[in-house]
Amino acid sequence: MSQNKLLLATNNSGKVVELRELLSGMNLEILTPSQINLHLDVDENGSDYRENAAKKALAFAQASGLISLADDSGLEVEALNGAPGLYSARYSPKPNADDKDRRAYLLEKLRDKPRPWRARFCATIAVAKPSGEIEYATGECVGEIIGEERGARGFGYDPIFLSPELGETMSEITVEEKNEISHRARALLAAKPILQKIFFGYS
Ligand code: ITT
Repeated sequence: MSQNKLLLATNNSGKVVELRELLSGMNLEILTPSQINLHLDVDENGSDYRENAAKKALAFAQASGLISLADDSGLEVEALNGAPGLYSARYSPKPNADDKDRRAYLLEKLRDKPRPWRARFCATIAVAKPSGEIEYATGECVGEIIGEERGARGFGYDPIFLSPELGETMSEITVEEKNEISHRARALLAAKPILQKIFFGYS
C-alpha cells in the first residue's frame, strides 16, 4: 500500500545501509531515491543540522509525493571548536575530495593539538510530508578521534572515530553494533513514535 512507503531522502549509501536496518521491523516499505529514479541534489545552506535536514526531507517529499526521512549529521571535534560540524561532508581543500581525503585533512588539523581529541557525532532526522509538515528527532554519540585509521566498515569519519565504550572504531564494528550506539540510531529511535503516528495513527 502506497501509504506505507517511506523514502530515504539521502544520496549517502552508508546512511541507507544503517537506516534500512534501523527501520526493519516497522512494517514500512523503505525506498531510496535511486529506486524511484529521483535525482535531487539539495543545496545544504541551512545554518544548522535541523534546517538542512528539513530542506532535504521536504525537497524529496515534494518531488516524490512520498513521506520522506532525511538525516543531517556531522562530526564535532572539541579541539577544533566544533569543526567540521555542519561542513563534515565538505571538509577538505581538495576539489572532488573523498572520505579518505577528509579524514586526512582532519588529522592534519589535529596534529599539533593536545590529546585526547574528544569528539561527537550529531544527527538530526527530519520527517516530511509532501504537504509541508515536518517533525524532528536528534541523537548524539560521544567518542575520540585517533591518529590512524582502524577498520574497513562504515563511511565518513568512522575509521578514526573511537568509541570509548567499545574500545573500537566505528569501522571495526558491524552495522548492528554501530546501530546500538550511533548518533543516527539514537535519532531514529526518537523518530520512531513520529513514524508510528504518521503511518499507523499511534505512538
Ligand atoms: P546526504 O545529505 O545525501 O544525506 P551527506 O553525506 O552529504 O549525504 P550530510 O550532509 O548529513 O550527509 O553530511 C554528513 C557528513 O558527516 C558525512 O558525509 C560524513 O562525513 C559525516 N558523518 C555523519 N555521520 C557519520 C557516521 O555515522 N560515520 C562517519 N561519518 C559520518
